[in-house]
Formats: sequence, C-alpha cells, structure tokens
Amino acid sequence: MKMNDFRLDGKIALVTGASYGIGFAIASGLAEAGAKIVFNDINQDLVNKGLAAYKEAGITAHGYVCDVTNEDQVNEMVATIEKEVGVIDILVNNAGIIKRIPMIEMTAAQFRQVIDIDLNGPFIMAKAVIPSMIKKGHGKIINICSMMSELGRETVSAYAAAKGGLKMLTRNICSEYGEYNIQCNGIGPGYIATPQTAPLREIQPDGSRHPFDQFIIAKTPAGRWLEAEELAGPAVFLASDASNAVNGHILYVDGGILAYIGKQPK
Ligand code: NAP
Ligand code: GCO
Repeated sequence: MKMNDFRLDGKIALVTGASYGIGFAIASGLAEAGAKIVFNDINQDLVNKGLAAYKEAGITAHGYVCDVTNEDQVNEMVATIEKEVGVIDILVNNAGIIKRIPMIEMTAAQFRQVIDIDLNGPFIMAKAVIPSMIKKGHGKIINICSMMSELGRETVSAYAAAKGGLKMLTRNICSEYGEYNIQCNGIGPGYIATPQTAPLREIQPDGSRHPFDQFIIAKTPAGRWLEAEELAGPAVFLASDASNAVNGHILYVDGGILAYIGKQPK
C-alpha cells in the first residue's frame, strides 16, 4: 500500500444534492484529496449557493440543476458533464429527503416521494454513470445510507424503507458490476448536525435541549452529534484506490451508535 492510494488526483467526482450539508462536506473532502468536483441540486438558486460556497472554500466546482428522480434530466446532466468536464469516476448518491410523519397518517404520495428521491434517485444516477465506468475500466459509487438502513424509529417509515433498500441496492451494484472493477459501497452516517436534522435539535421554549437531542446524546458513546466534516475521510477512503478490495460494504460513521445500548438515565 502506498499513501498515494488515498489520493484522487485526476479523478472526477459527482456528488448529488451537494450545495450544502453532508454533500458539501464530502465534496470538499474529495477536493482536498485532489478530485475535480461536480455537483447538482434541485434548482439554480441552490446551485448558485453551492458554487459560491465552493469558491469561498477555494474549490473550483461545476454545478448543474438536476432532479435525481428525473431520468431524462439525469441522462442529460451526465452527458453534459462528460462533454464539459469528463467521464465521472466517482459518484456519491447524497441527495435525499426525510418526512417525519406517523405511518398511518402519512399519505401514499408522501411515502412515494421519499422512496423516489432516496432510493429511485440513486438507482437512476448509478444507471446513468455505470456504462462509462465500464468503458473506462473502473468506477466508485458511494451511497449515503443511514442508521435507518439498520434500525427503525417512530415517524420515519418511508425513510427507513428507502435507506434499507439503498443498502441492498449498494450490495446489488457490487454483485452485478464488481467484475468491471466498479466498487459500490455505502456510508451510514450517525446523527449529523445539518439542516435536515435541525428540527430534532431545536431549543425548547423553556430553554432545554430537544428531547430527541438528549436521546441522541445518550445513544452516542462520544456523547455528541457528529459533524458533516467527519464523513469526508471515510468518503475519501471509499472513493480511492485504497479501497479497491472493499465492495458492497456499508461503512457506518456513527460514533458507535449501532454498537451501544445507550447511557443509563441518571
Ligand atoms: P440536507 O441538508 O437536507 O441536504 C440534502 C440535499 O439534497 C439538499 O441540497 C436538497 O435540496 C437535495 N435534494 C433533495 N431532493 C433532491 C432531488 N430530487 N434532486 C437533487 N437534489 C435533491 O440533508 P443532509 O443532512 O445533508 O443529508 C444528506 C444525505 O445524508 C441524505 O441522503 C440523508 O438522508 C443522509 N443522512 C443524513 C444524516 C443526518 O443526520 N443529517 C444522517 C444519515 C444520513 P433541497 O435543499 O432543495 O431540499
Ligand atoms: C431522524 C433523523 C435520522 C438521520 C439519519 C440517521 O429523523 O431519525 O433524520 O434519520 O437523518 O438518517 O442516520
């Protein structure tokens, strides 16, 4: 093994939904390792916000408007990227939403929307980039899974179903395309302080921490929420030649939540 195996120089990385949050943190880490960064988001305002943020971070990024659930938009974006930037070597399926609604109160349309973005989107994106990866003789796909790829909890039935499915899609891409030197793995973040989890960390009217915030602190051995930047190193590893023998694996970056029964209440 050479330390250079962890470098991404000369590689093109597409990170979906990466104007901010986990996607932005992962893309920034991949850039630090030498990758050329391409990202998409759902509208031009978000893409512009992302371009400004990457520029401020000293990263030259290419941004595109694309809804990952729209196959025509995805195919057009990938073709444009190949023309304007080059063939995608690394795909990070990061774009995702969550709806926290008790299952029997959730409409089928709401359930379908979460499945569409969090599971169909990664399928559509992977399907669009794999042919060129096969031609190129290598490729890396990293699917952003979740604690809910392994665990359920109240109000997140659609999200858990999607993230559980994403774990198995990861394993299936590994199984079907490993022979073409394509490695498909997942990252399963724990609880990360981003806009998506902001409602779970809101300070209560009496000034106390949100009950869920306190719950996660007790469930995490380190006794804290994790930062999006803490996902960058694992992403660089899975995007690099250092992980060429790792395939179909979900790397949980959760501070130990899945290993821990939780701190006994005082
Ligand atoms: P976030 O702050 O909500 O960011 C998600 C990004 O995806 C946003 O830019 C969002 O755009 C974009 N997006 C949504 N739907 C899209 C679509 N159809 N096409 C393209 N882009 C779309 O979420 P996050 O916390 O950074 O999470 C990123 C990923 O990590 C998600 O897959 C999430 O499930 C997963 N995750 C998060 C945590 C956590 O604790 N935060 C933990 C485990 C896994 P909009 O701003 O328009 O919505
Ligand atoms: C929730 C949270 C989680 C995190 C993440 C945990 O409501 O439970 O949003 O789902 O987003 O997926 O890994």
